Amino acid sequence: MADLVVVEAGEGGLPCARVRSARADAEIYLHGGHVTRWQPRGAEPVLFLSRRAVYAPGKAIRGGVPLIFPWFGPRATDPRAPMHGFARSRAWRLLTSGPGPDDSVVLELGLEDDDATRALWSSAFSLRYRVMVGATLSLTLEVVNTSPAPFTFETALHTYLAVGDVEAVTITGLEDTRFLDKVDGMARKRHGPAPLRLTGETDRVFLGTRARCVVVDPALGRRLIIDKAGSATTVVWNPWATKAAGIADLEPEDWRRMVCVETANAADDALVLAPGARHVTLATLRLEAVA
Ligand code: TA6
Repeated sequence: MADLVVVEAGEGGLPCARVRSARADAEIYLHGGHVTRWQPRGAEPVLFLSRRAVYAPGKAIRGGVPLIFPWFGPRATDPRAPMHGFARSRAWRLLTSGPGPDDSVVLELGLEDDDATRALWSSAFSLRYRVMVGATLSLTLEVVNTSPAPFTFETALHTYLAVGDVEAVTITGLEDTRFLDKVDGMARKRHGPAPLRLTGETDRVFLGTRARCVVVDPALGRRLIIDKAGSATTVVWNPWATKAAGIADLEPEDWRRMVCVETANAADDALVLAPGARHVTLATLRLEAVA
């Protein structure tokens, strides 16, 4: 599959799979199993990727789709544990790659527990991440409990979407839902019947939300459609100007050009997996031009 998938040294010398399908190009760092680029033919990149992103072992790349597992945010029981778990900063293995349906190219990556993960989280696990690069980007994360005991975990496909102007964006699919407001001390709130518009720092964990989200972006003249399965949580994040100024791997105006709409299972929606059981979280992204 040399012409469809080439693994070479990317930024920071980290191995990066460059994918060229008939319908789209993509880049996937094995570091973190991190999709950093998906660009359907004739379109601008769909994922935001910071020009100041750091590419180094043990660090998370700012932008694209960080893979969050096995906890979301800070670890409740250990404030020194890495934010958002360890999957996004570990070296994954590329297991297979080849042609998929509808002119796509499909890659499968894997990550298992080892001494370093067990030092942070004692459970044994096996992760499989299937990335389908085509006119649709399809991301499937399978978690298998290979421990002799059940474990509880959280997960997120922490998708950074590129937008023309975040202040002009509307997000549908979260009407009449409950959320935890992380910018208000995790207060429990309700979002009303209107589509979501961002007017300041936003960090919301929408609970029990399984519906399609549509990000309408008039500045780029497009709509991003996010469908999902196996995910009960949707997280919407934008740090806005002041918070972004304190994030070293973002440029000062980057907050205007991004919004995270994350396909997750977090907080009240954390999952318990019995020994030998599996859970699959699926997110698909596609673009539509706005007339
Ligand atoms: O998903 C939203 C969030 O949990 C925010 O609270 C914000 O901190 C963001 O993720 C980024 O986290 P990071 O560890 O990548 O800087």
